[in-house]
Amino acid sequence: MIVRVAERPTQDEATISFPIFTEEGAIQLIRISKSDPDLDATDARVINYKGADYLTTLSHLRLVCSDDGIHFYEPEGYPPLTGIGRLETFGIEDCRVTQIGDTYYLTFTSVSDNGVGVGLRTTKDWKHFEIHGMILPPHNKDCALFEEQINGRHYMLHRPSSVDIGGNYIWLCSSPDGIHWGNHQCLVKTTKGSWDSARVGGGAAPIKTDKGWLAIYHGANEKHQYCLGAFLLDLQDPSKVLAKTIDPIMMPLATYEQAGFFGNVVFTNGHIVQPDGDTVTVYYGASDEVVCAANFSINQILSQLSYTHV
Ligand code: MAN
Repeated sequence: MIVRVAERPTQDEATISFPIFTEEGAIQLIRISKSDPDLDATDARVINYKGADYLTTLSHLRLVCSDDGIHFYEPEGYPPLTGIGRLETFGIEDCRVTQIGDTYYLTFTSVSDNGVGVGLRTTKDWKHFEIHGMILPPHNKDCALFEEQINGRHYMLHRPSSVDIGGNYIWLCSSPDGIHWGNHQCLVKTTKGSWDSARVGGGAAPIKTDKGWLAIYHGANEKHQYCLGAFLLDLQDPSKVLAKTIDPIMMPLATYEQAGFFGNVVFTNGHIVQPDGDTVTVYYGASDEVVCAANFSINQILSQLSYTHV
């Protein structure tokens, strides 16, 4: 499993401090007095200082291993993945991993003062990585590649954000070669007055079932409560949304899901389908603080989908 590790120095009463990378890869510490009138620190995750946005933590990615999917350890000799260059000075986050053949495709959020976009690195051995740069420019995140081609084309989910008309919606695009992406289509939008009224974004690669591609996604409301839902895409033409959950399949209920660095959040980037073909272990971040796992039945999720509310 690849986890996002978000770091900052131990905080004191009077100041906010956080690291960023310079373009050359050195760590620079920024310290701002909490009483500074130019500081807006209403969100635990992101602040505005003198008109510029910063993240309050610097994230990198780490490989952890497990024999049973529950007890994880950090293997030796595998380098952590950190932000590189001018498009990743505020770090890299929220990686989805897709295996195609013997290659792992890592799509993740690249953050800098230039904006938030989607980066791609590939590896065969988790020790050597090919850096493909930013494949979707700002503002975009929550990108997951499908694990197989459909009629000769690669597909991926992504989540651009439109500032004026539109919103934070889940999109699909396709590619003949896995490098050049186009034919963007909007799949799933936010629903007014619902648990996913403010933003939606895809989780890990959709799961192939005999009913269609099952995607597990996150949605948040105006109060920043993040829950999980699901939708189903046509097997032959994944731009067709066949069905969608109305109510969430998971919401923050446990204490560690309701309180933490940024409380009331369950948010997933990864899962594994167990050998029985029905159980899916969903790995998720709770309150932007801990990583958890929960088992779902694929058939149970499918039975909760509405074919009329799409
Ligand atoms: C949002 C949250 C943060 C994340 C930034 C940049 O504010 O998802 O956790 O660091 O976006 O991606």
